[in-house]
Amino acid sequence: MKYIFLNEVDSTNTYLKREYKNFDNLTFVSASFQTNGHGRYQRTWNASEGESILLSYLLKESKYIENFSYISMFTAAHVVQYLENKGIKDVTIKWPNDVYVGGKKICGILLEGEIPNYIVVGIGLNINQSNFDNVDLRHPATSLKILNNGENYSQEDETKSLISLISSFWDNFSDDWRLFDNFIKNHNYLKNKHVKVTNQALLFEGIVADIDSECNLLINNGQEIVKICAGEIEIL
Ligand code: BT5
Repeated sequence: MKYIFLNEVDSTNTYLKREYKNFDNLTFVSASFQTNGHGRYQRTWNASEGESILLSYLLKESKYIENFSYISMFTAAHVVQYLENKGIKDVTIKWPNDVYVGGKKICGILLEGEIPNYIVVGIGLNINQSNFDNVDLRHPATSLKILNNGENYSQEDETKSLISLISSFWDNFSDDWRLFDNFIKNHNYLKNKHVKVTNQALLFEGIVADIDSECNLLINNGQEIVKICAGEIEIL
C-alpha cells in the first residue's frame, strides 16, 4: 500500500486516472483541497479546505475489477464501519454510492476507470463542514462535526484511519467477500422505500425489496422483481 498526500489537486480521482500507469494496485491519494472535485454526471463535490476526507484509491489487479457495484458497496460498507466505530448511529448505504446518517448524506463515492485496466474509487466524506448553505445540494447533508456537537476532526488522522480499514480489507480479499452480504443488506437505506429509477432508457417506479449478493438493487414494480445494476434512484 502506498499513500500520497497532496495539498491541492484538481481532483484526487483525476490525478490517479492520469497517473495510473505509474502507480501500483492499492495506491491511495488524498488532498486537503480539490479545485475540481466532482461526483457522477459531472456534478460538483463541494468541500472547503481541510474540512473533508478527499480520498481516492487505485485498483489494478484484475481479480478485483469484476463489478463496479461490488466495489462501490464494499467501499461504502467500510465507510459505514468507520463511522460506526466512532459511535455514529443510524448509518446506512444509499445504493449505489452514498452513505447517509439519519437520512442525510455524509459521504459520496465515485468509481471511474477503464475495465479491465484499472478502477479509481473516490470518497468524499464530510468531517468539519457545519454549513452547507452555499452548496447546491440535491439531498440534505451532514458531517461528523454536526453529529458530534461541533467537535473538530483532523483531516489527516481521519483519512489515515479510513485508509487503514479499506486497505486491510483489500489486502485480505478472498472469495469470502460474501460475508459482507448481510452487512450491506442490513444497512440498505432504500429498503421498502417507494422509488423512481431513471437509468437512461429505463424509467419506472416501485418498492425497493433488497440488495442481492451481486450488489444489484432489487425493485418490486408491482408485477415482478426487477434487478438494477447501475443508475440513479430518486425517492418518491
Ligand atoms: C457523489 O456523486 O456523491 C460522489 C462524490 C465523490 C467525491 C470524491 S472526493 C474525492 C474524489 N475526487 C473527486 O473529484 N471525487 C471523489 P453524486 O452521487 O453525483 O452526488 C453529487 C451531489 O452531491 C452534488 O450534485 C450535490 O448535490 C451533492 N454534494 C456535493 N457536495 C456535497 C457534500 N460535501 N456533502 C453532501 N452532498 C454533497
